[in-house]
Amino acid sequence: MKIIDWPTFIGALFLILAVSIPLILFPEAGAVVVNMANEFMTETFGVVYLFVGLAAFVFLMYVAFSKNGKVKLGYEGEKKEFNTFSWAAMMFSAGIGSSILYWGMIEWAYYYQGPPFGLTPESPEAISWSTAYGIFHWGPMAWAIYTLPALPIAYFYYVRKQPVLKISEAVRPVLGKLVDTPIGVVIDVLFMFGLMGGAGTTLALGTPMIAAGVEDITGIPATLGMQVVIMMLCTAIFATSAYFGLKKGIKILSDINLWLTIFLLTFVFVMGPTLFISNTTFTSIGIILDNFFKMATWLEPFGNLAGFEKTNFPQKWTIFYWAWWVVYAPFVGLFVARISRGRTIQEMILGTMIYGTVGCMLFFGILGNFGLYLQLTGSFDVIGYMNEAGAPATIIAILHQLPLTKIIVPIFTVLAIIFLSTTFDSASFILAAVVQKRVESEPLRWNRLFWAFTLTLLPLVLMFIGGLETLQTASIVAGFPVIFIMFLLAWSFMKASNEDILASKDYDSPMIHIRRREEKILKQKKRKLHGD
Ligand code: NM2
Repeated sequence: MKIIDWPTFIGALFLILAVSIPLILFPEAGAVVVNMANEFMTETFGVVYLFVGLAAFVFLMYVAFSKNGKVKLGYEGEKKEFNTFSWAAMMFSAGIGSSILYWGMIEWAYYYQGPPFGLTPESPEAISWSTAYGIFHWGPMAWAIYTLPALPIAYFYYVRKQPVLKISEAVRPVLGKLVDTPIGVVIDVLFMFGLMGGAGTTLALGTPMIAAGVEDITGIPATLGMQVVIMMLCTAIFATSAYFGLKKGIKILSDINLWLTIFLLTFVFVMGPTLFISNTTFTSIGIILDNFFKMATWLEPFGNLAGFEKTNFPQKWTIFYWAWWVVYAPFVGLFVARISRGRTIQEMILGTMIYGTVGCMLFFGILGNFGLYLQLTGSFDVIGYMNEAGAPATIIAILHQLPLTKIIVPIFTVLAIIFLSTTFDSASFILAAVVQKRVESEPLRWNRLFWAFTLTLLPLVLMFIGGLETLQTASIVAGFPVIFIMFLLAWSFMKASNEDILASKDYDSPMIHIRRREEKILKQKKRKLHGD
């Protein structure tokens, strides 16, 4: 029990209970408050969220090509710990969960009906934007948000050789001794709250989709009760493996995941409209490149003022998305940093941004454009079905348009379950690690299980209240404080690496400089010891 960092543990638990319990007790009033919070945050601070996306992108591009980008994460001549394929696969599965199956399939349908820039719904322009926007929301800017926290963390791990498990430790170069005051605890608690909010959005979206798949396969209706059972089942799958310490279990799950994904995407690409998918995806790349900064900064400022009807597209989508990526970012940063030994900072930055974007583009291009094709050719009215039966059922109905449905629906459902379980696993691992003073090789078992079950609390409440905006609010509200942590993380990386680069001008690399400095300190200590 001594190993637990109680202030952080209790602080995070308190915060999540303080949000969940009133929502359980007063769901109707809760729904009103949640939607008000959503509106307030996105209207008032929308520009802040969009700024973070743009700033992260510009900052990482700068770092990648600056002298800081040349720093190697490890000793001179040290080999990369993982080859690039495994590295890319691992970082992708860490950062991406079941939501990509959900939004990859259906995001376009929302934009088709509610397009950006005041375009007419379902018009030809709306169609082009509807397939491009999803790729943008899962593109380089989003991945830049993910990579930012990895910079200081990886730098401390492999250059300064100070393993960082807490976000508060990663901002020590900026905050100094303040980290040892309650400010450090507040930073970790807010990071944990952010992650719980983000995971809440993920789990509350993923569970109804899995339930729709299970209904299709077994005929058991996807009621709310059924969804609760499914969420508990996903927790149980991973909890069992965590309990028995089956580290291999998760590794096997991730491998199965990779192969099932490759199978699913190839199947839809080949059996679906291959040419349409290729052409539309390629065209979308052009639309995004052409409008990258316009999309990144569009806030619909004139809206009602100029007598147009406000669409709230930026609030509903880009702002929500950046918030959602932000809440996951420190967590993904901890993971990406760990696997990047032997790479340069530049390789780490460009790798996440390029492979991450390409991976997401494959999901959106293939799954999304398959649905769009059905809609445009009139062979299946996706939009009509969605407005009647809701998005989760529509996702399964789209799969029914493929041959071999009896195989594809179960594969899709299993894939979603594994994606969801691995999100549970890694999120609870990190939550447990943050509330421990020391972590041997893994956080304590009970601690991990505790956070796994705590993680289900918020999504259960959100599902009960219902509505897409409610789910989005979890990430938007919880993400706001994390924005400031992101800023501190960027500053901290620049400060630490600039200091070392400056001090190492007599050496080949900051690494050597740091080693020499350590040797000097050690020698001084020894001398003192002898003197005493
Ligand atoms: N992001 C990538 O639910 C998930 O797939 C995890 C979602 C932030 C949009 C992350």
